[in-house]
Amino acid sequence: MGNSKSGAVSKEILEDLKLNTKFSETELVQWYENFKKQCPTGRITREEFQSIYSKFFPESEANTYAQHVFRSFDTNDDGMLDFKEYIIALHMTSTGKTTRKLEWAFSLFDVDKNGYITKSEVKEICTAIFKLIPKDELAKLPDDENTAEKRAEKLWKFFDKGDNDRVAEGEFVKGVLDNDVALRLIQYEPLK
Ligand SMILES: [Ca+2]
Ligand SMILES: [Ca+2]
Repeated sequence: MGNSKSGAVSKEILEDLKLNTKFSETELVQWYENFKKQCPTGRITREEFQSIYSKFFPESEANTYAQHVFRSFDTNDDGMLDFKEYIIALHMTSTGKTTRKLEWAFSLFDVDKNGYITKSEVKEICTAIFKLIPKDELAKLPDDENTAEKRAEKLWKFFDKGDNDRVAEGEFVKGVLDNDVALRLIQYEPLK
């Protein structure tokens, strides 16, 4: 441990994260040390996040999707990810609990953060997802989901809504949970 006070994670944040995530205090302290090493300022900017994210998708255009992911993680809207947002993000996206993951997916699709998803927001995210998919994989997609529009149409049908309706978080989670096709359509998981 260093002797500088600013180097340690604050007790308040630690308590909060212990309550709200599955991580233990030891894990959190360790995460924090890694975070500070990678990110000495204690903040990740949108640009830094995009460049980290793009490394995972060397064969496709990940910037648009990365921007949406960043927006969903940046809960206080200040254009930066701090340690707390980073840990909550890690928790939501890595946890085995599907409901938690779907709550995060909802915030990803809720582009204007108004608490509802519209069909045009679904299209917007599907378009971003499509840019993640490498060309050779695109060619193998089924006929009814081989464009962003078709994918959005197919996904929207699962919510049983009209074109101008909107989907609340509970409806989104319910529509996707226990539905393998919908679950697959809301995300892109690289093959391998
Ligand atoms: Ca923030
Ligand atoms: Ca919305």
